[in-house]
Amino acid sequence: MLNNLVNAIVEMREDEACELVEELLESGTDVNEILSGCQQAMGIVGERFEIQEYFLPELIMSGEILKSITSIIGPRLKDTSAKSKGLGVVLIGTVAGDIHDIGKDIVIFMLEVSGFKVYDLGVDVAIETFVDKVKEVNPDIVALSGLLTITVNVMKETVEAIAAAGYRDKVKIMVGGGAINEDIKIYAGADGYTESAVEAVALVKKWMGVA
Ligand code: B12
Repeated sequence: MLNNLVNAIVEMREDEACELVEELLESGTDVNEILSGCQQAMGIVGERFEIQEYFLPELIMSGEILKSITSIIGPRLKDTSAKSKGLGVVLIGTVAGDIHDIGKDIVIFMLEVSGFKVYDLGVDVAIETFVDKVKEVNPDIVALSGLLTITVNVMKETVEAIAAAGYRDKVKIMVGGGAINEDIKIYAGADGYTESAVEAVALVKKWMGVA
């Protein structure tokens, strides 16, 4: 059924994709498996976009489908999340110049479900906005999301601005999103990188000593 979901997303069959997600949830499939199927499907959409088999409308449509899917999954996860709260504070946003937010939003709901307080700055977040919010909410962790290659330098500058404001040793900084890897983490001067939302939660828990 998971393969059918991947195909339904890739072929832009939104209703079918949403029905399959409902069925997978009903049959007890792990949410993480469903999300990793979604990520796989979006990877295929991206590849088709690169070889010009798909164009901007398909990118937009696939984004809409993923939003619909996460709106089905999110509330169900949140229903079961009441037990743990206040494990730490995470400040997150998609860095300046980038408006991709599907992956970021998945990271957010996975963190919230796991008991973390999350401040979401949204997309295309200016460097100074990150710095101002760090000063305001004093987070344990700053999480920077980016899917465009050009965001790599913005991430580095954001980390540098947080350091220049005197907060570098007060927060852990994690980076992630399609354009990011371990080398970029080092280049940007961040403390951590993960490939998925599930791993992001595991890393945050490790940093907060609640693993
Ligand atoms: C949907 C989509 C869009 C939608 C976004 C809708 C939305 N609300 O987000 C729209 C249509 C708006 C869009 C626009 C563009 N896009 Co686009 N888009 C995609 C696509 C197909 C899927 C992205 C996605 O949602 N993936 C699924 C999620 C679940 O995965 P994810 O984001 O990677 O997130 C997971 C992990 O990375 C991780 N994670 C995410 N954030 C964080 C943060 C932290 C801290 C951590 C630890 C982990 C973490 O957890 C998530 C869940 O596991 C990708 C292809 C791809 N392979 O990803 C292209 C892609 C990212 N887009 C691309 C491009 C080129 C563009 C445009 C420039 C197109 C254009 N000509 O206008 C614009 C850019 C606009 C801008 N300024 O940002 C390129 C980027 C190439 C590059 N390397 O720079 C890609 C890779 C497509 C391609 N192969 O060419 N896009």
